[in-house]
Amino acid sequence: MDNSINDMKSIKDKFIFLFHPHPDTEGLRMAPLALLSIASLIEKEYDIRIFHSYDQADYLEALEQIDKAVCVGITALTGYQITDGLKLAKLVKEKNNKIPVVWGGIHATIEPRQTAENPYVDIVVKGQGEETFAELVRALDQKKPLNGILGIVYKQDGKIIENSNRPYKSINSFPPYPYHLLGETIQKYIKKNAYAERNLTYISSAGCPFRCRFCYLGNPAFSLAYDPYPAERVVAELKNLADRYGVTGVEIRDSNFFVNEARCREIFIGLIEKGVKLTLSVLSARASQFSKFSDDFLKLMKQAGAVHIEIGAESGDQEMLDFINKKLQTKDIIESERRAKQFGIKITNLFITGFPIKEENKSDPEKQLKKELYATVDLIAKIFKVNPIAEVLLFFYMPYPGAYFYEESLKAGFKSPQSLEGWGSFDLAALKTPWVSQAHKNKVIFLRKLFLLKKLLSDEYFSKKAESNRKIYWLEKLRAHRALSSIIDFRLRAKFFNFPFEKLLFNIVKILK
Ligand code: B12
Ligand code: SF4
Repeated sequence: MDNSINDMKSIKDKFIFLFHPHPDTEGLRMAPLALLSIASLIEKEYDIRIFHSYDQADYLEALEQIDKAVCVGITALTGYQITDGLKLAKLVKEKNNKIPVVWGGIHATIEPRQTAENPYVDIVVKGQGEETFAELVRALDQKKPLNGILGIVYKQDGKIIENSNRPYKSINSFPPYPYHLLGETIQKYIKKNAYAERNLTYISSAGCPFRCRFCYLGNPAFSLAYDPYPAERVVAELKNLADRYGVTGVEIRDSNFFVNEARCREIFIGLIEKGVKLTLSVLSARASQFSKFSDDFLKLMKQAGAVHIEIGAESGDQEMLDFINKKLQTKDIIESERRAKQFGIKITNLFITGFPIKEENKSDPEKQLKKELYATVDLIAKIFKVNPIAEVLLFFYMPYPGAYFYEESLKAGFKSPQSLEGWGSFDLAALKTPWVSQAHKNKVIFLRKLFLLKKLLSDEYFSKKAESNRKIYWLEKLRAHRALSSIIDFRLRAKFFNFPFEKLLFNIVKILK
């Protein structure tokens, strides 16, 4: 069924209303892969309508016909998406209290009962949604009982009933993401990024074989065995995106793209042989693996269109990397930067500070925080030596439910929300871990600015800007950027974070932006 969602008049007698809440700002609109996946097994049986929260006029119009809906399905990650999803659920219930609201996604999988307790949610889908949702929709449509459907939690006569989990089924047994269900709105999901004009999101695998303690995929209770699409399937699906939608880039958002090097090699060769011209970005890599890729492999990767990878570097402190079970050596992070630069591939290095305090440091948390942060600062300084325009991002650790460290964080005094609504209004970016001091937080906020400045003041970046900006032209002639850059080097070396020069430095950032 090739639906145009603007064509509401033609809504069938029965339809499925799927809703993708705001993850954040308009800039982060991404193809609603979870909703496309759960629609993939029933798209021939039902009229599927997928709405993004940004397209308010469209979903409000469909709400006028909500009486015809078999059910409403909502997806959400932990955080603001929940609040936005609940707003829609409330609107549905106000229009017609009998339309079942089905809630799924990672948060619902980790906290199924708490999610089902919400008054606007009728049924929660735990884990994979394809088969569960298909069975559920048919049962709701035919008014059949829900007790035999694996993988759901639902309300019945005021009680919450939890059915057994559905065993995992390989993603290879499901059809490709049915992007065509987005109709003309697919154009809104095709976005410009730094590498290509027309990018779409794609995922080529599920799960991750690693066991990092801060990631829910690292928890054996939730993690999946690594389950990739074979290379031929990936090549064929990417070719289809290029041919059918004129896409010129894909952001491949696998949890861990490079796990199987042979598969990646086949994907790259396949794209080259089939003449598929796409930039490949956001490829998630582990530095321990990336740093060891051969010249031949990196050349092939580049030739196939790979321009950008993301590395969870996490920390410059080897002890901390071991504590979080990252299975990574700090030297691999530097080596990855060097190799990527050599082959013209950009890396986004993601660091985290403020992990839970180790047992032996509990009496002096500041000691651990300082040690890990300063080691990270030293490592980042080395990354800048290798590549003056390197991209480094430093985040605070936030305990997400499902991860091993989440339980540790609760024991250490982290107060988690106790309801679905609470998780929605919980500010994930605000620092809520009680072991991180305000002084540490201030240092990190200042450091983020310094890292940005360091990149902007590099010869590479500054000279380019000077060509088109007269103010910068003169600063460049005076070599002012180098002087300022040395001040930052000094700060990073000496860990001197009292900042008399702060104002001047930040004003320069403004000029450069
Ligand atoms: C794309 C993505 C994003 C996108 C937005 C995604 C979105 N839904 O809007 C952006 C970049 C905005 C994003 C942001 C963040 N993300 Co993110 N993201 C992903 C990513 C890479 C892919 C998600 C995806 O589409 N998967 C593919 C689909 C098919 O799988 P799925 O979502 O699991 O869906 C299946 C089931 O869950 C179920 N299902 C899902 N929804 C529904 C709905 C219904 C009705 C039903 C029946 C079933 C169902 O069926 C689906 C098919 O089996 C994952 C990692 C990954 N590769 O999975 C991380 C991931 C989901 N993100 C994560 C995190 C931590 C974040 C951030 C908090 C990061 C940060 N510090 O800012 C923010 C949070 C933003 C927010 N809460 O609003 C974590 C988990 C978070 C959590 N507990 O929810 C993940 C798992 C990464 C990781 N390993 O840590 N993310
Ligand atoms: S952080 Fe990355 S490597 Fe570690 S378990 Fe999660 S997805 Fe896998």
